[in-house]
Amino acid sequence: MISRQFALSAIIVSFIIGAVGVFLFISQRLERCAAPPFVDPNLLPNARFATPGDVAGLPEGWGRGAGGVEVRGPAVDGQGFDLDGDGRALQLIGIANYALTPPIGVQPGTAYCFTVAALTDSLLRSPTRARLVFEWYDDQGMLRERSVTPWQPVVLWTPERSPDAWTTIAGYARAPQTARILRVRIEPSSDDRIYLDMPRLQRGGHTLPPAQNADVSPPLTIAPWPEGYRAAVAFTFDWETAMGGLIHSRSVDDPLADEDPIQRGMRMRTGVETSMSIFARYNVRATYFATGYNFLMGNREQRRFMNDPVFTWASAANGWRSDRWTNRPWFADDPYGTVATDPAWYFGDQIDPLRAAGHEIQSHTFSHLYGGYADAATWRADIEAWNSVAAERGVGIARALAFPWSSSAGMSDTNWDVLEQAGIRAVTRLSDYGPYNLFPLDERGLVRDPHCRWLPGREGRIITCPDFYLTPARAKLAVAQIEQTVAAGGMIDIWSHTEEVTSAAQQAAWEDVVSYTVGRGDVWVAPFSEIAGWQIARMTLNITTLTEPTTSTDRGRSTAHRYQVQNTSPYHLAGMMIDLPPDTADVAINNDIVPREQWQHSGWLRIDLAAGQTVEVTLWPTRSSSR
Ligand SMILES: [Ca+2]
Ligand SMILES: [Zn+2]
Repeated sequence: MISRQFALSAIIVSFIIGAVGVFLFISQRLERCAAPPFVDPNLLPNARFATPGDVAGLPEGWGRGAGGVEVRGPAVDGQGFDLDGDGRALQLIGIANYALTPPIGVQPGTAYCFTVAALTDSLLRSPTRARLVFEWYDDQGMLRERSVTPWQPVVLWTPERSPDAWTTIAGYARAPQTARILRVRIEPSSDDRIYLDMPRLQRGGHTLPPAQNADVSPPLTIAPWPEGYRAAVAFTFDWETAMGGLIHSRSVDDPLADEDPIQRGMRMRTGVETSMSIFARYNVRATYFATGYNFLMGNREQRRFMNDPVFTWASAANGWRSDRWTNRPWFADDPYGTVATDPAWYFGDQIDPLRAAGHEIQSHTFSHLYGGYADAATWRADIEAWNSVAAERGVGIARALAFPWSSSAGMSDTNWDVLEQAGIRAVTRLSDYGPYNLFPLDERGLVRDPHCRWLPGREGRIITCPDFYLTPARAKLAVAQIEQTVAAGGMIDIWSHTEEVTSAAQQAAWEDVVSYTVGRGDVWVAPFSEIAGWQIARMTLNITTLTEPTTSTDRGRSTAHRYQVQNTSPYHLAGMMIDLPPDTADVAINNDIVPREQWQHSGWLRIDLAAGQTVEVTLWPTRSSSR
């Protein structure tokens, strides 16, 4: 017989075990940012996108960077995807775009987590990635801090293969002391279309990827440009033979589409001579973005390139002048001549003079393809073909690329992988269309924020730089753009096609802008990839504060501040300038005292930091009261 007391204890113990089990179950759910049974701690308003907002397609309270963020699904327009059975999900398109949650009230010091299910039905059949940015606002509605998660994979759906599950994009962060309101941004790493469903925001979530503060400034301030320059300008050209956008002309994005491609090819050739003579007068080195046929001395042997492709996407429906190229090999019009017989088709004879004058040659793609329509295999073949014909003329592999027709819109994450793997480190001529436009314009038509910036999803690996299209009618505006770039301490790529430096008016416009820029004296004018490389090196500098005592040269003064500055990039940082605090009394580099006259007047310490090099910088502040 079991005693009553024992039975009671057993009940209590099993109750406790049960309670602990329920507690553990609930806390594990909360740590994973999932809802425990019976209660829903989701703090997000309109989390099912059920209430429409004022902007068509956008749910109430939600925000976006540009068009392309809208509710889709079986219950909305009969298209798209849905995960939880309510017939709705939020579509997100565009590498410059984002979806933004409604504002949520938060308590400082409390940890919050966000999860959202994601899937892509990428037209180019590429999986993609997304990340979360926790935006913390104070009680005045000012953005005070941003916490950013790592990039996370978004699973691919295709008509042939539906994935087992959507992927979850997740993260957690602790609310800073100033935070009263939180909004979470969901950002894509490509133009592959993403569907988002079942977003939730709640307390806890410690097992999720942590979001890190994105706005931490380094312990030393490095000037944005070398040698005290206030801004950087690259003069660049899209330079293509008749093969490029001339034979393959689009009716959109090309004001000269109806002109004879051979005449245009001849102007492209002439523009090299005319632009070079302008640059020679101002001692300027420029960048010429070339297509593959630019490197050929001819093609009598009838070489086939890139496996002689047909680009079915080059259709009238996609903006070409006809459907001619949808069934005709892309290089079919090659006259199989030489520089002498068909000078509009082959520019191989212009390569050596350009390089001898100090200019650089980078990629405008081999085939003048449309970046957002070409698939990864085509991109790979294109870059390999460009590098191989460039090598025949002694030109190194492409490090920078100008998109033909500014055709970055539609680039898949896999396309970008191919560019990165091929060694492309900087890109320009990016799409200027809303969801894809990384460099929006102001009301005057100037790039509002003229700074190079990382390609989203490739931070530290590929840099994107803003450009300004120079025509005679825009010459004054170009000067305004350069003024604004100097004011912002930024960079701008001033460009046209070489065919647009042939008329007297065009040459005068270029000469005016070059002369103005060089005449200022405070602008670093250099080839595009040099400026991009300098930026990459500066933006990936590893600066750490050293705490151990110095081994030598204590100078008998107050305690020194010691820093390690490491150039982690493959680029030389010649003329790097470190801002010195006003109370600096002495400076040492690798324990060698730097003569005061080298830094005292300007307040800047100049260092040449080679690729991969590390230096130790020691700063002694002025001795205050104590000995
Ligand atoms: Ca849904
Ligand atoms: Zn072009």
